[in-house]
Amino acid sequence: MATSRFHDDAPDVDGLYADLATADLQPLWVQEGLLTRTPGRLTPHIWRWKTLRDLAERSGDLVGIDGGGDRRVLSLSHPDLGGQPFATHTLWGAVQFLGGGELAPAHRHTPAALRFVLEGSGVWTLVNGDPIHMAPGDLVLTPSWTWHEHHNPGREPMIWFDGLDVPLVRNLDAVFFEPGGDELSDYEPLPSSRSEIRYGGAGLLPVSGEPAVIEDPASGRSSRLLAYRWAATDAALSRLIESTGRGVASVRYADPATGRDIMPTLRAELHRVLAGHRTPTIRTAGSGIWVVYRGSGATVIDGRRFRWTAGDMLVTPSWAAVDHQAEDDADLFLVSDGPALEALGLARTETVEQQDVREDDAR
Ligand code: 1HN
Repeated sequence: MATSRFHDDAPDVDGLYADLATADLQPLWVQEGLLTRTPGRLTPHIWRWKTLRDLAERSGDLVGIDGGGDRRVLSLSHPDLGGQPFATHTLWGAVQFLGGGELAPAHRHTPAALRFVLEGSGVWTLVNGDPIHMAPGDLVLTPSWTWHEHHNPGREPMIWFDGLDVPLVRNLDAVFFEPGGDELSDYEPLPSSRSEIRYGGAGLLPVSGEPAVIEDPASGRSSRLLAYRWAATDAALSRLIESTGRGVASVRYADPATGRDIMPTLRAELHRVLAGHRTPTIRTAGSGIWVVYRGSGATVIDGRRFRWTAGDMLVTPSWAAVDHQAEDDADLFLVSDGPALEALGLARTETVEQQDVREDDAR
């Protein structure tokens, strides 16, 4: 006997739907777009350095850092995300402006943060009391639940990129926050942070009995090396390019003890593309924020070309086909949610055919 799969023209069906709604129940059979063939909830988006920098500077002139969160931070708010201050469904991206003589006081929270420095000099970040000097091109970590505060004792303002897992942690409803006390921290500007003294030895680790620099619930999950200096990143990329003779190279910032990603939720990479070269086209499950540190060129995302110069920031959505072309030698910093997807068994990646450019982003 033939069975019909759907028959909701029964006389009582309207009553059923009304009663389901009253009972806070929803049938799966009316859901659309729940199980998509592939991810696709976000479009690519770009923010221009000129705009970011101008508005960060104006905020520096007009707004103190003692507002909500005690930081002068402008978040990348993706227009697809309904006015939320988030760059993607999992990632927070922002520019932070700290003027000369300013101090962003101590606090800690479960979302993990990283800073990639874009402009300025002379800022010290204290991570669980360890003073870390910040300079352009440096990557500095504040793992989950570590105390952190930023000091700018000099005259020059500093602007850096903040990458956090705030949207992910919020969706897991696992946000905890604790403000620090009112007393100002004293610190000695040492030539190297304690973290770098212990763990920055390029493959050499303390033998035993060295107390951890980071004592927090995430200890052992996040890298104990808290600063990755631009000179080391630059040298690693140059060596790779020299030895392979290729025009592209990329490195992943790793925990020196385990080789794992810097945080349980965040991956950071630096991609170098020399003038005239184009990267392979790759799709990855999970989203990313790219920060152009140096150079100029374009990124093609699902057939749309976005041209960029230094300081521009762009979002690549989950499973979008992505490749980069450089006009001038270019360095691109990437933060992604890769480790979170890996931990959950959701990671996928594939290399695809080089894409045609269907559309040029007009701006
Ligand atoms: C935060 O604590 C900082 O400490 C920057 O510099 C950005 C965005 C959301 C929540 C906390 C910082 C942040 C943040």
